Amino acid sequence: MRAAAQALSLPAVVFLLSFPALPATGRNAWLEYPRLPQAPPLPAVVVAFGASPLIASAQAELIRGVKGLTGNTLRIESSLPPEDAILVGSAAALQRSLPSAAAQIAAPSNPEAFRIRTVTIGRSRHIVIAGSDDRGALYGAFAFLRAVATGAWTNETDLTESPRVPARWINQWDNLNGTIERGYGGPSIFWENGHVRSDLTRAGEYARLLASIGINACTIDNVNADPHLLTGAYIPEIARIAEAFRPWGVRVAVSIDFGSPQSVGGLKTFDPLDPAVAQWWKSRTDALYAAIPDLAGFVLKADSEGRVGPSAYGRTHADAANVVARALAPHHGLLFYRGFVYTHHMDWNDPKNDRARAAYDNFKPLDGKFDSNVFVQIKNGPIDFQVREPASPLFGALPHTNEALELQVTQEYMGQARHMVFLAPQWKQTLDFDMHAGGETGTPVKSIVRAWAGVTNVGMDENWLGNHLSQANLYAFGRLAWNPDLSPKQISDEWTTQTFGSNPLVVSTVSALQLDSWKTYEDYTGPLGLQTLTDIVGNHFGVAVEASERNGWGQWHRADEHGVGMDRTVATGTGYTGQYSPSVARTFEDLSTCPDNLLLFFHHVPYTYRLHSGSTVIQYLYDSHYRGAAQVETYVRAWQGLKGLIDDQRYRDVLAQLEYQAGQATVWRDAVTMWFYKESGIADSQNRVGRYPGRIEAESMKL
Ligand code: GCW
Repeated sequence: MRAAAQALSLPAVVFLLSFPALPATGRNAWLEYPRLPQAPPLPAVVVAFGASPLIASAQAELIRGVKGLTGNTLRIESSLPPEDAILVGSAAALQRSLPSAAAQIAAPSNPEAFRIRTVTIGRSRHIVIAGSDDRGALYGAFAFLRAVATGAWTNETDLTESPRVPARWINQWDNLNGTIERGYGGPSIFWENGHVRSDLTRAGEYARLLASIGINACTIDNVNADPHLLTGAYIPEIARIAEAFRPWGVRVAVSIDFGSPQSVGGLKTFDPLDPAVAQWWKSRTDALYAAIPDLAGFVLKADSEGRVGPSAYGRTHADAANVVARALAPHHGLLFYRGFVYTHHMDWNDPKNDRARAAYDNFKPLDGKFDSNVFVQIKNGPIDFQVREPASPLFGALPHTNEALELQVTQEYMGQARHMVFLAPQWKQTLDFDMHAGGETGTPVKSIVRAWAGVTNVGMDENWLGNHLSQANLYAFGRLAWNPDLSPKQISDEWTTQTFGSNPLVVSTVSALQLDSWKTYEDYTGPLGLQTLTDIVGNHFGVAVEASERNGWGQWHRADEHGVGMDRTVATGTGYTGQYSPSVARTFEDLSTCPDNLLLFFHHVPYTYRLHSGSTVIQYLYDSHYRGAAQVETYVRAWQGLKGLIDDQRYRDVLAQLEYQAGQATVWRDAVTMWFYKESGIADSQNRVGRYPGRIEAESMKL
């Protein structure tokens, strides 16, 4: 034994110590707190100032985090001890208890903000985590632990942060029967058999994860909403979820159905201008607030994909939004009204039809007509969470309306739980895109939106989202909603270190894979702005080039034997480019300035058209699919290089996922390239398409 111990070199010992104590299942996600090989010196005591559940959570989290990261258990004291301590509370509570140090304790004045730094009081040096309020103190506790975990904490650190926007929401698409629309991580953590689960442990754990990234509200039911939710019977059940969330500062929000006054309210109508309807919304909302005084508000999907809406009575979306918003207003509740409105019965034969136009066409005329507690919730792109879309023109078109940005964390069109696709780089494209709103430069989407909503759809699976690496997307959503200036690399480095530990090879490898993954997925699914080329009329997984064509859903690419792409120009196409401000419109309208990666989103061109890169469109399609599929194989090998550096369970889970992805990428490659080869009749210059020496096709086999 002794000989074996002596034989271990120092780095090996340090390395072994850096392993998490228990096998990780993914349930703690980025709050795993793996032991640091070299922890910074930290006090042995924690003191919480303030009596709220939020402050209790902050203190408990500090104890848990410091224990994991350093092995030491913080001792709780109820007042300032004669030794160094970590002090956490609102700035006001800290100042009240420590009047002599009041001048050194400060936090920014806006809600949910914090300042963390080391303050000398008497002979002791205390780490003071001061929130502008209790929620800010909780966020500060998580930020402190993040700084320690990522090696960023020193005694000189002075960290002041406040969230960019006040409303940072998650949308869950959970059905009351426990299934989840577009959820890939198992059944609902909230619902089972038509009722709220009796055991809400996972809901509480979820709220903790959300709080750690600054999320402050979460809808608990599908936007394709069940009207029964607003009946009295459910209110005590929803209140139980609110209770599970509350210690973490996450407020419940509810998706509602616009037909409810009629379908469950017994009225003859749901006309938003009917006073009885307004009264119904008011009384249901009052009843909810009586049980859940901190309810965040509602999300409403109306006149979209079969949901009823104001069009039934010839009313506008503003009429619909305002009748609900006025019921929420006395309670300071918000209404997120979805801008995802389009017809899914569009005539494919009409070349002027274009689903991408729909959100702008529906909402632009209503700018300025929405009440002040309404946010129009706009998906990042004009279609539907495809692998690449331009920023929605609606962001630049509503100067007198509150806008919320909707991003999709659950990887519906993005490989579901089976493909690694880290979405922060994609989201940054939207966030940083300058809309030239009002003709001004310097109006990127991130500066226009006043709220964020992330469709997440976690489930009961141990790792929440169906695989470990997808957790990085939820982490990135929260971090960007808090601070949209963070870089994808910073986010992915942080996430990896907190999730898998600080071994430099692990961090650099995982981060590099994640940062590469979206581009690769685009390469083997739908490059050049073609969108995802998946089975859009079914489960949105797997390759199906033709599925988007010849139906009413409008996710068309119009590939035929001559060429490919949707002509969305003003000159000859659907006129969609005209929805952008003039300088942006010009860039997309003109073939010479339209970026290659969106070419086929905006233009219909012959297969022989030459890209700015010099390649023809058809050759690029071939090349990108071969490149993408080959790239995924390198992911498998890179991951194998981490064997022994990551706990076995998660190592094996991710390896299996990447191996599957590599196989799937080949299937995508062959199906898409073959389809375009047959359609265009133009051969691959490298002669790869359709030639697979050594491969035995199932069709040619005999049983
Ligand atoms: O992309 C589509 C999804 C639907 C979803 C809809 C929406 C909840 O396929 O499942 O419905 O978007 O965002 O409302």
